[in-house]
Amino acid sequence: MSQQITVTEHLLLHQKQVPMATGRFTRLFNELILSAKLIHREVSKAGLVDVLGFTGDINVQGEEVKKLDEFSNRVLIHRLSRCGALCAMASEENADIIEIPDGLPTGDYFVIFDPLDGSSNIDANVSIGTIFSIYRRKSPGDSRLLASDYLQQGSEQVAAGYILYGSSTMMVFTTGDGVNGFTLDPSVGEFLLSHPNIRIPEQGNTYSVNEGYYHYWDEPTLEVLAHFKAAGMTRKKPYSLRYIGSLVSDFHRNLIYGGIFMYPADSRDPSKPSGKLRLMCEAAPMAFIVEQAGGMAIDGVNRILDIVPQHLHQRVPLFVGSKKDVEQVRAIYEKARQA
Ligand code: AHM
Ligand code: MG
Repeated sequence: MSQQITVTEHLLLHQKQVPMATGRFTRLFNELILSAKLIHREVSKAGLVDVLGFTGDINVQGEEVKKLDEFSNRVLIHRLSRCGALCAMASEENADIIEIPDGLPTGDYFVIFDPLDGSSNIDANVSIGTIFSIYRRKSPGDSRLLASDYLQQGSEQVAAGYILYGSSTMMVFTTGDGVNGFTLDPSVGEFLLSHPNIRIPEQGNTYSVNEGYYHYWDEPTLEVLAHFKAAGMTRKKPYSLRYIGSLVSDFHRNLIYGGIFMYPADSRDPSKPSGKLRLMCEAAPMAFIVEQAGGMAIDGVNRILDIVPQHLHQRVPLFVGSKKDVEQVRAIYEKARQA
């Protein structure tokens, strides 16, 4: 009967086990849930109304902003500002910290999100997602917010998750005691527990990487790729290559079926020597989820959750997925480092 449990009920049950809980975390989460429903509504009618296409603006990452990105960003900022649980927030689309407007109640949590990840896929009706990551500030709530309050290593996350707008809309998250997945039932407008206690297979049959960047990779990265091509042959079961180009979708498929997602560093753009993905709003939340599901996430050699960010929009190479597959990658980079 797990389908009968709503995400809110699940949170309330969980909260009872946390004596310190004040209900603020639940309020924060409820605003995330409402935002997810609002974004789902717009995404699902995107082909019908004039929300597709570019706004013409360039975001802080130097990329063109899609209208749905902008809508999602506005919804999240508006809703989360009002939850009374946040000291501040940050978005992939905003250069700086987003402060809570004067007059609204505040709290100790800090949330960073990617409002609509994989947005280059929107016009083709390919699945996209929202990613979020929640921390608790370190300094006292009545003092000025410090950089160290939000530039925390991923292992300090209180919760992390994503919403996948796919053939159905799903919310998958962890609060540090396993990973649960909830599917939106549009007929009742509730996220219902559909994937309790998700565990990623120890080894997968899939690798996901943009192989088009092959010529921009260093030797160890080429060796990693060769490993997944050859390993399939030695175990007489080839790996499949699956790359949607939408992190939430690629990650979610590998979480369910097993496999590894890779976005290595490359030499395409000297201003982005660490690859494309952002540590705080993409890599760290996925790393928290995958570890809670029994998998691993590294930047090649280091655990993603141990990296202390130097700034909000720091980029990092990412190898995330089934434990044995990620361990193979680490062994190759370690060997190259020691050579
Ligand atoms: P975005 O945050 O601008 O949407 O970029 C992140 C996305 C990820 O979803 C995906 O894994 C990656 O970019 C794909 O990049 P590429 O097209 O270089 O393979
Ligand atoms: Mg993104």
